[in-house]
Amino acid sequence: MLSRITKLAVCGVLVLTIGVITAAAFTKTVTIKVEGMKCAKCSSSVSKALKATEGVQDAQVSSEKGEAVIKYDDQKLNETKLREVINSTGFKAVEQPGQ
Ligand SMILES: [Cu+2]
Repeated sequence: MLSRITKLAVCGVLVLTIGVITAAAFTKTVTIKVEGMKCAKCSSSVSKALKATEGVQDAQVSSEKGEAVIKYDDQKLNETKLREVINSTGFKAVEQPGQ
């Protein structure tokens, strides 16, 4: 009885570990400078547009810092597409050379 529970626990941990590793392998975080955001309304509209994009897992947009920190699925999206989404909201994603 006890050994069955132990086996189940080991299995559970294993599945969880593999799940986390797989998710982490495809999850990328990128910081994109955004020009033109003046207040919380601006940042929230950028954030909404990003979060509505398939493959975006999280988007923290700050009008004060003028940047968006985006967590996304590398298999579904890329940085160019994210910049397009930001530009489509009327703000400007700034190209950062050397990144
Ligand atoms: Cu605003």
